[in-house]
Amino acid sequence: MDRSPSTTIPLNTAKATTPGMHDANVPVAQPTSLKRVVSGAALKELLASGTSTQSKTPSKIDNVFQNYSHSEISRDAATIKNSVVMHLTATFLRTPANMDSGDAYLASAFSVRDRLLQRWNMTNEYHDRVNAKRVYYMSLEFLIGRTFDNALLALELRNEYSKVLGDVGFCLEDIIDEERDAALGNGGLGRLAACYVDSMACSDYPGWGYGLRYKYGMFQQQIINGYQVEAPDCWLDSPNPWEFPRPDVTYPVKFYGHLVRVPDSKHRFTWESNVVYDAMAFDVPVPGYGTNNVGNIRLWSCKTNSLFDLNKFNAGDYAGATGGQVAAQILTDVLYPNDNTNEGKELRLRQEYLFCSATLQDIVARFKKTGKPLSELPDLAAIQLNDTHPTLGIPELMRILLDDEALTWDEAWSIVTRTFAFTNHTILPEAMEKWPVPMMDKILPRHMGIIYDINLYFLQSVEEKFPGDRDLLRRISIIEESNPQQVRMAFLACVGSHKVNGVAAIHSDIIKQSIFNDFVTVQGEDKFINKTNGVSPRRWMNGCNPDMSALITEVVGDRTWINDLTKIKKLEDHVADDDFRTRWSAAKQKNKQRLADYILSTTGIKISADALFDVQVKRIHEYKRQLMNIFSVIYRYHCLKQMTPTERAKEVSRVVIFAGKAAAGYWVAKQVIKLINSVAEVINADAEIGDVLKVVFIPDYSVTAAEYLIPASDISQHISTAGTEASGTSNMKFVLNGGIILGTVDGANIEIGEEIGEEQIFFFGCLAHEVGDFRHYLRFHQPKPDEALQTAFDLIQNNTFGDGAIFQPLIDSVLRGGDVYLLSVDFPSYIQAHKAVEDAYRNQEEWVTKSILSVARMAKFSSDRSIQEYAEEVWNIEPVRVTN
Ligand code: NBG
Repeated sequence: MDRSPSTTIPLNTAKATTPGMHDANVPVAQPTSLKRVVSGAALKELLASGTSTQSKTPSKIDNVFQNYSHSEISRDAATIKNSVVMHLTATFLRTPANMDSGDAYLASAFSVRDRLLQRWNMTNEYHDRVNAKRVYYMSLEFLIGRTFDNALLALELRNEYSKVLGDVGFCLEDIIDEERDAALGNGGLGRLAACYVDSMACSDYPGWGYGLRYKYGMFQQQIINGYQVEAPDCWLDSPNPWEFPRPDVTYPVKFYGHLVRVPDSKHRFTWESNVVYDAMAFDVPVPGYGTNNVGNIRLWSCKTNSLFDLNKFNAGDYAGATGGQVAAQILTDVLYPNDNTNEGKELRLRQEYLFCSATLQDIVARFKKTGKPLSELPDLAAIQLNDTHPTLGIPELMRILLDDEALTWDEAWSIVTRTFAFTNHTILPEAMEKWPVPMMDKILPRHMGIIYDINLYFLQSVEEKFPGDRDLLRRISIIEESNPQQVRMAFLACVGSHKVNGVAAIHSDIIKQSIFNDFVTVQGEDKFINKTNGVSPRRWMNGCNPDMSALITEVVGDRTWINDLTKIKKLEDHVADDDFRTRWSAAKQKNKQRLADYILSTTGIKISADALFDVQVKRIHEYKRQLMNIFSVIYRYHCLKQMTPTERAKEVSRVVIFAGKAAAGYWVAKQVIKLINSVAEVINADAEIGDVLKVVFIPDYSVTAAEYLIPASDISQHISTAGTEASGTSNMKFVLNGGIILGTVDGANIEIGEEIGEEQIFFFGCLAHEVGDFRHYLRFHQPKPDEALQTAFDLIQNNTFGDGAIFQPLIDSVLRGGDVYLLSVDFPSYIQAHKAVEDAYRNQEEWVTKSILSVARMAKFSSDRSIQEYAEEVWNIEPVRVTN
């Protein structure tokens, strides 16, 4: 595919005002010991004392500096080759005789990042100069995946690097494969955050992500004897070209201690503690496609050097000497591997606070550089809370404004509520974050006090509107009156935000009727809105599906569709064009072959690319019902075994592909993985079945694996019990890549169906409003599996797939556990839907039509659309074209 640049993006030629990596922040002096308190006042003193590295700004900036900063590095092959060789030799100490593809990757990545850096500096400098309002997307997860290829595509330099690397004997694809995924997230929530910062960059919004730099990302999943085994993801073992350590951007974060009221003040306290950790920034560039705008994800890491206790070391207490370092480092060591569950661990609370405190200090510091009064903070900053994990940002901003800045409660609260907005991503009760009051009081005494006050004033306002409704007060209180009392983080987020949104239409309706029902009554309906999720067309089409992208570019006439997905509508004009259809199918077929090769290399299983590829890849969770899928595979196997060879030969060959991780402590989900692998082993070894049915579990699902899987599916399954999947985003990616959905009437499946037309999607199962009644019935009545489901149970219990006893708990979750996720209810219609899929697939002509029409109608699901809606309705920010 031709990826030569269609346009060259001119860089500006204006004078630089600040040299080097530009950042708008006021840096903080480095700590000298753990035992110290840095109050807001002390901080101010430190700043005033001129410890800032920016105070070393040279008085003269010569031409070389200006030229380097403001004219784009030449794109010709010789310059690229020079810079790669320079990094190979000077940055990595390699010679041509002493290098491998890993070195070639690092050198190429550093050479690409040099270019990115120019734009990045320019972006930050420009945004500061024009006092642009910025949006800050606070998320404890960013599931970024790889950056190198994405950066090459954004800079439109893929062909150039491919050629230069080819000249020195490397293949770009192999080099791309050397990069490790940045897996700082569990699943959809973290990937959404990554798509959103990408969209902000591409749509010229001044947007930053804020998160944590986990030393160990999402665990690596190995499959041993069919079971999931977790291994640490040491993704930072080799140099990471995509992060910039910023030791000059470091903030102290306090824990524990006690409070002293400032004399004569009602709401102002001094928080005294000698447990203070330092959060240091690492910046990750987010290149925008087709623009100079480069976004930033600022990730915090706990700094430990200063916590080394030399006195203890000298006294021979080596463990004691490093004890402080260990305690600090652990805060940013690991990503909690939860997905739609709440861990409720003390370490997690401290992790959340470290994140929120560093982020809010940073945002306030940046704002204060403008010299404007803090009452104007909401005019220059919008903060989005990605689920409840960053909710402590609300009391933290209150603390800064009350204690450090001496604002009154009303002034501070007005600023907070105009700045924050909150996105809810789930209604699963087990995922609702709550923190025991005693724990919060011990670790964050100041914040507990602030939360009590927020709650008091809020409940007073409720009482005023609905006098005497004690039950309402009990229901709506931020503090749950349980034993011990709990802080309900979703309620705190809601009270402190001016807008609350769900992530798909059905989900936004459900939250208004359930968890925020009382808030709608008290605070009015306008506060509660919907923002349907979206996905980045850069990564989820242009990056992962080059052949289909080339076809789209041809139809649209240029590449503008990459930043304006409404243009893919034009595909509809070609749905009857034979030549186009043939090339469309060929693109899909090539993607299927690529996946078949990937599966062979990762699992050793050989599959035919001519079979129907039926894919379910996502976190393993009971509500997502991988169990129902594998039960249906067992039933299919049974049916095939009953057939004569001639009958079997007439069946549609199918490869059923699973991938996904189960939370380490989620036993049932892990048993589901074991069942899938046990079934796969038996079926794949059955010579009688051959290619008619194959089952594959791809280990260690990741963003990169998804980039192989998604373009290759014929059918993908999104089969959550209605009302449980808030949105889903992989459903959007699959359809955008020409796959068809087999799904329930849930989450974004519904809106996808509305956009592409119901003929293009296979729906089945009960509806969200019926679920309550079914669950109620099943609490008191034994579920009645239909014949098909019963057959699957029988086969398992007859030890067809190894010792059936180990899977009995899974069967019992349906038969004896109240069948919470309604497998027995939906199974008959699920099997019927599978039949319908097969019939449709036999008619390849119609199938291709469905595929083309679906893609053509997917514009709504670009994350650019979501971000534009947030910008207009929630953040009140404008695009800023970075020019000079
Ligand atoms: C997940 C939902 C998905 C949704 C993503 C992104 C959490 C808590 N929620 O349905 O389960 O697509 O968020 O919004 O991870």
